[in-house]
Amino acid sequence: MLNSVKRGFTRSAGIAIAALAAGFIAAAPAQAGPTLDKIKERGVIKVGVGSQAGFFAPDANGRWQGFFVDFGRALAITVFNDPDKVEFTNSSPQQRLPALQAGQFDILLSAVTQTITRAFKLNFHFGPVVFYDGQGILVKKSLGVTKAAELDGATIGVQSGTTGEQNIADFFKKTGKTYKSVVIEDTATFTQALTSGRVDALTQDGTDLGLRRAALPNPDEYVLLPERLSKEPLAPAVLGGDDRWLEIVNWTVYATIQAEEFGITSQNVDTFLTSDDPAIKRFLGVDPSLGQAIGLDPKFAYNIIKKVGNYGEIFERNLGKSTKIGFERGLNNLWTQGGLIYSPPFR
Ligand SMILES: N[C@@H](CCC(=O)N[C@@H](CS)C(=O)NCC(=O)O)C(=O)O
Repeated sequence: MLNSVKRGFTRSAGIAIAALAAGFIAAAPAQAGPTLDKIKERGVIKVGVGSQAGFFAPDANGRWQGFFVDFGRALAITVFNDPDKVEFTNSSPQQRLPALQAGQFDILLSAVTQTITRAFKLNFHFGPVVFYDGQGILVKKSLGVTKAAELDGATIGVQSGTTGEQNIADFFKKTGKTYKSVVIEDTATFTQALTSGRVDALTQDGTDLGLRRAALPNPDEYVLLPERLSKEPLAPAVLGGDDRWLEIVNWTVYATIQAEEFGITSQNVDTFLTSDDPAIKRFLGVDPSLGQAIGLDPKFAYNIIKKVGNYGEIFERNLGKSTKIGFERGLNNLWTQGGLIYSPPFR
């Protein structure tokens, strides 16, 4: 009798301890990690950005808008369920990498190219590529050049601290032609160098040049040459050593992509709440088991989609055909549509 009572007690205590432990393991990760702790204490995520309208720029009311900005807002939703608990600070390409290293930012959402040197030498970890870009060259139409290979002896403006600085050197080594580089740090003077005639051409990420061209009063007088000199996979960058923070970044971006794969938008997300599809139930938190298991708000993906939208909406709103920027999706289309945008499973 005593024995069976004792056994019973031991078993239920064992179950309770196991349940507690499981609960602890499930709940702990969202709190763990120095970056997230710091962010929660501060009450805001610090994000380093550039200043190109379409990617990142304050609007007339001083509120930051843009493709990369929207991923910052999505991140603030994952962490705080509030798209405004995020502080965007413009930092030049030259300064933003050391600033991330020094802990002045929690993340760069500033069109940073993922490279092996930045991973190993700077100790950066990269989230999912949010934009597949390539380096371009912008010239004045009056120069009469129609392809990059025709440039010989040209003076070319490069933005300091960028991958473009190195790529252009590689390009001219390959073509065997000569060029003179003018290294410019300040973003505003970068465009002016071309419009004032100080340089014959500018080289930078193709989209950056496209955005600069679109912002000029006379865009038709400038040509973005057709070649792309490099691969520029643009990804969120965080400092290495905090896996938990990196995973929060990863799955925040993936949530926007997975929503597009499911056909879930900010407009129709509520109609999916009654879906019988178990994957959609898990994704939107109708079935809270996934969120509980990973220690995030089970509705984090729902909240992101409702307030910011899916990847395609973010792209279209800021850069797409309905904007004056008018970018094609191209490589930035879903993998099911011939692009490279792909989410791992939410399970
Ligand atoms: N992807 C390149 C270039 C990044 C870059 O310079 N991006 C542009 C924006 S698209 C920029 O930050 N320009 C300066 C600014 O916007 O303040 C790199 O990682 O080195």
